[in-house]
Amino acid sequence: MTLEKIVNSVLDADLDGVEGLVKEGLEAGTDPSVLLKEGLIKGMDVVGDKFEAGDLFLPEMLAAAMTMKAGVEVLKPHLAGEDSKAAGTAIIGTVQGDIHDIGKNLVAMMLEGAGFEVADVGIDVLPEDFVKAVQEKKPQVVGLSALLTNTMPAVKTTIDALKEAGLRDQVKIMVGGAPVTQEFADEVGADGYATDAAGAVNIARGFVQA
Ligand code: B12
Repeated sequence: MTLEKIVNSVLDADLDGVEGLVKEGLEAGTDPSVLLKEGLIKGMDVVGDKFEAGDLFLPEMLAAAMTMKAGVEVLKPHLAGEDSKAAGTAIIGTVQGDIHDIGKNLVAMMLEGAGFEVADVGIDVLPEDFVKAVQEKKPQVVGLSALLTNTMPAVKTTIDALKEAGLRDQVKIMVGGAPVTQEFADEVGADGYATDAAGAVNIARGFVQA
């Protein structure tokens, strides 16, 4: 079964094999979002669990991440929708201290696919750099990604910096990343939270329609 092979290719960091397997899945008519969720993302989840259990170490986690990225590249044209007229403008970045970018990149890609003009401000982004980006790009939507419990406070610091700069009312803020919850989103005063990239697109659409 291709899905299982994709999971294993991420686990084994089979950089050469993953592209062929994803292509195989597409050719067999498997939904690209299934290949993403039940193949690549599932593989990363297993990697995360093994890392937590001490069965796998940082270099392996990094190699698995590179493998996942290669797989996502193959899926990219198939995941992005055909909606081409600008739905709105969004900026997205991973907060200060955090370098995880796979999830953020997926959210950016899906937003683009849904017709948003997206400025990706990158990883380990200082609150003041989010402020600058909002001043320059004047987006309707700001997406903040945090993957570590100890970088979650930077989500709040970033929202506070936007408040201090007098920009908070001009943007809708959505937050996400594995440790982030709806409760946390409410606590820090975000306007929305989603568990995955498709959910992020739904929220962003809601923001610009409102
Ligand atoms: C790959 C990975 C890495 C790679 C990152 C490579 C890269 N370019 O991103 C590397 C090896 C560099 C890494 C480093 C570290 N990592 Co790491 N990593 C992971 C891992 C295995 C997968 C993350 C991932 O890409 N998932 C796949 C994507 C698709 O999912 P996602 O990121 O959750 O994104 C989805 C949603 O959350 C949501 N989303 C994401 N962002 C946003 C934003 C918005 C606005 C919205 C609406 C939605 C949204 O949509 C996305 C798409 O569906 C996770 C375990 C896991 N399963 O999460 C650990 C994990 C996050 N890492 C962990 C740790 C501890 C670290 C390190 C501290 C390890 C160390 N000792 O150095 C460092 C920290 C470095 C730093 N300062 O940031 C822990 C965090 C524990 C915690 N609770 O804080 C985890 C949970 C592993 C574990 N189980 O212990 N890591």
